[in-house]
Amino acid sequence: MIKSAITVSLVAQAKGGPFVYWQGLESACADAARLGFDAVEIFPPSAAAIDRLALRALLAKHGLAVAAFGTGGGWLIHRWHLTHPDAAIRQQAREFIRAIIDLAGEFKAPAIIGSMQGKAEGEVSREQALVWLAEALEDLGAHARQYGVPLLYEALNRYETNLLNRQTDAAQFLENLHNDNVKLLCDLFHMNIEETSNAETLKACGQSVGHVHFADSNRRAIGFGHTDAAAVVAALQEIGFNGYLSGEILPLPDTETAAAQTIRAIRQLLPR
Ligand code: LER
Ligand code: MN
Repeated sequence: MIKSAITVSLVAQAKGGPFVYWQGLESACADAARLGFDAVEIFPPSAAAIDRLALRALLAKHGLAVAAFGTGGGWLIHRWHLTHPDAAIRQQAREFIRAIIDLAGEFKAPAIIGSMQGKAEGEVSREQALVWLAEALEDLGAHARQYGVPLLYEALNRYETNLLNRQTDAAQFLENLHNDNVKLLCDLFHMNIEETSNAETLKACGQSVGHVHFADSNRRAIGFGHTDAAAVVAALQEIGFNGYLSGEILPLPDTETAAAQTIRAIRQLLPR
């Protein structure tokens, strides 16, 4: 079954970014549960910043799961990433992510590598960056396996990285890893910029698709832009996707409206 999730950012430095809830986990979980979401996707400043017992209690109280944990706080707060020219910083990036994989594992959730992949620039060639990215994904994907969850790799649009922008290129890259525990996070906002057809691309990626950022063409809630969401959902059903549609979107016109529109769209597209 395809499940629903909505994002909450706990990172002040992410202000202006595509997250719906910003006022902490308590109010986000209460509101997400009231609207009928299955899960929250959490963007934490670090693994250590999460009070695991408190989060466990909060999830139980509201009957929610964690869909995924983001790792981009390592980039936004520390400017660390996996393809940085400085080996010590690449290592810090890897350990920052590893700690979030351990946190996420406790909640049977995957961690996401999005902005922590970095980009090729200055003295670092794209070829070199892709070698470092592959090494990190193999290591961290193997680390995630002990928790029975995949690691999610997110191809970003050309304005955010020059490593892998298209989903089928990313799927091919993951296929060449010595590790089959890394899955694609397909963000429809990035896909709207890079792909010829969202639906055909998802079908081509098939079993590689592990998670979806459910955003319209303008990064607002599905239904507030011009993406053909029905075709996307039909493609996901055709490939047997049973992960999350997660609203990683701008809180526009406000948090409440963005969250309510996301669940309304999911209910319309996937009647129960
Ligand atoms: C993260 O999920 C993402 O989509 C990126 O655009 C954030 O920089
Ligand atoms: Mn995304």
